[in-house]
Amino acid sequence: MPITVERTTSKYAIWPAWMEIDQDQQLGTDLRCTNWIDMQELIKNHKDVDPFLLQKWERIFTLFFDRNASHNVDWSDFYLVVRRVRDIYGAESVQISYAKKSMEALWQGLCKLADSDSDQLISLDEWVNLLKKVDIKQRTEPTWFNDYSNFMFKLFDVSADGVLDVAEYTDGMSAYGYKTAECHEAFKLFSRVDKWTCLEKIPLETWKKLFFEAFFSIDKNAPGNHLFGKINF
Ligand SMILES: [Ca+2]
Ligand SMILES: [Ca+2]
Repeated sequence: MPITVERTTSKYAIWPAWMEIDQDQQLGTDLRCTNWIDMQELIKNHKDVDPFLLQKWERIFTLFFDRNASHNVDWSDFYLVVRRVRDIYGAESVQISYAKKSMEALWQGLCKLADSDSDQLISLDEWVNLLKKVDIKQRTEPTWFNDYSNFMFKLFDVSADGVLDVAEYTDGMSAYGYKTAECHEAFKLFSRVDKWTCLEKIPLETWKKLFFEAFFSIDKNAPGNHLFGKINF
């Protein structure tokens, strides 16, 4: 049965039009609705990867990392996040000095791992090739993932109490262009412990587990699938 991929249209379909007015336009998020990836083709080219993982990896690449919608991840994508961090938390904030300090190292680290043709751009194929090398059972993910996960947690944890609440998550994700309602919905999904209970605050250990799930869980019910916004596939 062919796999139908609902592209990023979901984020535009759920919210009423009045909620759409923000700086995302300026970041080119509107371009993200274009169907530039043929998911069938990607699946065909990477038969050794679970199609659900491929869909998640493509989605994280396109929505989360490729901030300027250039179809590659490059330094300006990282720089745009730094700029948004400044807009959200202020030019004098602890957050901006932390983001400035960390982002360049994270970018260089990603290049070292993934940029196999050394053009300072990470293409979707390079991204998939990096991720598919990971032995999920043996947990052989590169340190880079844990560094990025820790970076996000520390950036988001403004009150520095070692847990993230929905307001902190929402502010943090807005540095990546995500909308408030979208963040609230995602938080509800990934903070779920069982049918009746959600965590109000996410400790670092839980965050790390969710981050790993977001990238590598093949379980469609894993809460971490929604860490970078609700997925619909
Ligand atoms: Ca880009
Ligand atoms: Ca490259």
